Amino acid sequence: MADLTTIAALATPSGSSALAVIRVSGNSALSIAKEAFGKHEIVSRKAYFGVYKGVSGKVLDECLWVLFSGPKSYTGEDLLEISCHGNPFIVNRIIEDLFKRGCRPALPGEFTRRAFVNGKMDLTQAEAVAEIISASSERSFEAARKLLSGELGKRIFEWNDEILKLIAETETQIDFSEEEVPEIDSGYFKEKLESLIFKLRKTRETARYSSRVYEGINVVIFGAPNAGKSSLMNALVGTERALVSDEAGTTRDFISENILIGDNCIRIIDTAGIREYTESKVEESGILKTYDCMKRADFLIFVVDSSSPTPVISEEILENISQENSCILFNKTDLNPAFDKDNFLPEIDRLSLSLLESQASETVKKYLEDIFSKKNIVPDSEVLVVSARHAESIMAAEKSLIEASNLIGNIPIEFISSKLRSAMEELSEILGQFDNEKVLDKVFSSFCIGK
Ligand SMILES: Nc1nc2c(ncn2[C@@H]2O[C@H](COP(=O)(O)OP(=O)(O)OP(=O)(O)O)[C@@H](O)[C@H]2O)c(=O)[nH]1
Ligand SMILES: [Mg+2]
Repeated sequence: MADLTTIAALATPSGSSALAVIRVSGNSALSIAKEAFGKHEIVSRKAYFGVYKGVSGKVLDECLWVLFSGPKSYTGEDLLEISCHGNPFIVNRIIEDLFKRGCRPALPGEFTRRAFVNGKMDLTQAEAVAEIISASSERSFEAARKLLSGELGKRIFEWNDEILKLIAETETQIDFSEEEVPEIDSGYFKEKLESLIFKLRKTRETARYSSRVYEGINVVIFGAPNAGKSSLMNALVGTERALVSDEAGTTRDFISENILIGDNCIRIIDTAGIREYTESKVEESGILKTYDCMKRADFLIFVVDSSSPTPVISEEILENISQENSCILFNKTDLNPAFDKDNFLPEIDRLSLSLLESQASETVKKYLEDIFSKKNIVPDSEVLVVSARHAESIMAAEKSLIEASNLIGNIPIEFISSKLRSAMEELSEILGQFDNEKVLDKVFSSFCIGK
């Protein structure tokens, strides 16, 4: 059952700031606005300036406030937004006063959850609100904006519409006798299903980009000791983040830092240098960690000292690098070359430079920006990227459609409509068109309070 209690929370970060916004949503929002601001004729969506008086009659602050009457509000309920001075002491006094007036503290994401429950947005759009708030790059913001605009919802409605048409065709076979309705052409039916399955799969597969878009691309720097890995990390980050020295084996544990390259957030990881034999147990476990990082990388940069003898390429390196996910950075071109670069892993993309040059970091950033789009590490910004939750439901729908397709020719076509119905239900789950509190709790628990 819907919770009708009026909720209140600070919508802006806690701590001192010029202004803070407190939100109040629910049936009592209007009466609270009237009583606290002493205003009896309130026009919806109009900004008012006034003093907030507590239940005791004491002035708590001078505020700017707006009442959005439901259903034309973010939550679909009466929603009061109070902008007060951003002093935590003032904010707490107002919030305490709102509790005295019958409000309760809002749970994380509860304003958006109410918006969803009141039909203001589908579940994919509600999820996008959380992504918009946490977006750390142009790319993640764009992806979240696409979801917020309801693009996935639109796609699901179109798919369900196509499935519904197929169901209608199969059911005419049930409702009418053989003489009245011509038999469905099973070849045509199968073709329709295959094209639908293809569309679902194309959308579902974008989930593999989800963490790269929203959390950042994992770029792992690896190579032999002393090759210049930490020098590269520092150049990209723009500070002396990692210790650099001419002593081989300086970096013992991996270090990570987030940076922006073009529109993307990158999690750059510097690792312990790989060598075949070491006496040191600490260095050995550092190398094992390097291999572990390499396995989880979205992209690998193999730093090679071009002035030293050809580095050893271990089996683990060969297992992890590929044309699609790696590049070689031949470093120390200011020194004499010690081997023929052309014969060193010729199939892997490469660039040569000296990390001592002042332009080095810009050159590497530009190179990575180009190579990420060339190698599809992140998709084009036009592509709608779905989450793991969406992908799971799309996959279940695909499975039902494949089962339906496999049944064609084996049983009368009218018997496959239950599979088609399952596919529709699975797709509808993505939009939250079902009553499953557990899924909703999971989705909204990742929100901040006040949203
Ligand atoms: N001449 C020259 N020296 C460089 C260049 N890049 C890095 N170095 C030097 O190479 C040495 C090793 O650099 P690091 O960045 O610490 O190398 P690393 O790969 O992190 O080494 P480990 O952490 O020990 O595995 C340092 O003395 C750097 O100053 C370069 O382009 N040219
Ligand atoms: Mg290092």
